[in-house]
Amino acid sequence: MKYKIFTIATLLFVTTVVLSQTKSAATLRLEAHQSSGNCDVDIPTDNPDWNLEFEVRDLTGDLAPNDYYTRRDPSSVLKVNGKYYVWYSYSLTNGVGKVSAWDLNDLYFATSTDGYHWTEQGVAVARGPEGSYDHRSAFTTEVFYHDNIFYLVYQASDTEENLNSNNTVAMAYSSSADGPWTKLEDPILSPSSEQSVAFDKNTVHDPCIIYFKGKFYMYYKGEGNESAVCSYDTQIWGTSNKQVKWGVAIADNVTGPYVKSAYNPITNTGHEVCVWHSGEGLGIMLHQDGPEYGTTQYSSDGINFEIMGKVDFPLKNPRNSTYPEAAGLYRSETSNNSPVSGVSWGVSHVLNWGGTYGSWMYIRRFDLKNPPASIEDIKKIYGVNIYPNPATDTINIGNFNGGTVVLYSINGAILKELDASQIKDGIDVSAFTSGIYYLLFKTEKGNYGTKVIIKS
Ligand code: AAL
Repeated sequence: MKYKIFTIATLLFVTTVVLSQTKSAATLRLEAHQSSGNCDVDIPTDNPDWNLEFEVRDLTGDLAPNDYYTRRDPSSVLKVNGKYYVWYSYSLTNGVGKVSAWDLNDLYFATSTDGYHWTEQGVAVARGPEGSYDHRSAFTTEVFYHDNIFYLVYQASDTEENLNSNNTVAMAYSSSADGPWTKLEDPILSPSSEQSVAFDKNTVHDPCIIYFKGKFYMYYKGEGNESAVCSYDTQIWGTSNKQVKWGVAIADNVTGPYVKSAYNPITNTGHEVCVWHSGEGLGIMLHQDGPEYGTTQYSSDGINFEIMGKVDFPLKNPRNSTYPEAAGLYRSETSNNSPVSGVSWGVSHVLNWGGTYGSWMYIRRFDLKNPPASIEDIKKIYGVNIYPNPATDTINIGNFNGGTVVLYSINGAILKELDASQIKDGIDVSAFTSGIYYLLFKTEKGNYGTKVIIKS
């Protein structure tokens, strides 16, 4: 009997501890803002790798800007048999009966051999027949490749009323990136509409599946009825108080069932979901809607994310900025060489509210300005040889034929900027003190860079 009481007491204690711990690190930070009324966000200054700056450029071919078409919310980019693939929401900008840019959408896809010039291949997943969960619109998709199968997860809306709220997340799969795609019978995620205060009570958006620690983590954005705390819009625009957060739902099998984490929400900010593998954990980048806008974050458990750095973009006018909005990351096999090499490049969308045919959006490319790579990868991927490392008097650069090389201090100061013809005899570094420096290669086709060591 004594033993039983002890067991029950222990159980109660453990349950209480577990229950009281079901708040993510991001929720605890939000509560601190709430109770102090202070919206300042603490961004560490000692993780230079996590401070990101992007360059953006328009694509050519079928994905060149054209206001007749609306292409938005692109998936990640995959390289399959030497070709790049991307999937996205597609509609005619002035499509008959459309009530918003993501209404009456289908999922289209395009391919490219160089990542700049794209050919649209047509529909991948079309919205379904009357009565189906995606009858009104199929939009905002993400691709996931696992065990030789491709999966497209996307937002689904059955009716016009459920276009902005009550979206569900659906999934289609194929053994080929070119399709054909088979839809699962039912959506794999729905809003927590039965709960009065859930962060995702009204809708679930922007699904993204990541294989992590032997399970399938589906990150998504939720919207509820909570009033916003330190909202981005209020601080930056002085207007609405929209605040959205991300959740995660975890499954043992890729097709589900996906169980929402008890720690949700796992961010307190972030419009479109953007997650990448970073070392043993995961990196994320948060756009607007919440106090931690413009931050990069890291988590070792996929649940508790800590602020690591910031994305450099003009916060006052982010809609015209180089921030990759609705980023679709290039998922390469070598994308885990540095904490942020998962965001080296990809595609994002540009919003144009209003135009000849109405509001329209197009997809463009973004590149990390100073993408970190290892010296070995630069040789493997670009053929450029950097030696010796550490260097004492000279850094030699072999096989770099066109573009500019910039040598930075670790704090970002430009120390030298030389074109290909000026580095024939190497870069003279004899005047620099011992330490870590950064070499950036700027070429017509994008930038890449690496850390180098100078030993005086
Ligand atoms: C986007 C995404 C989702 C929303 C709408 C289309 O920014 O968050 O996809 O439903 O806007």
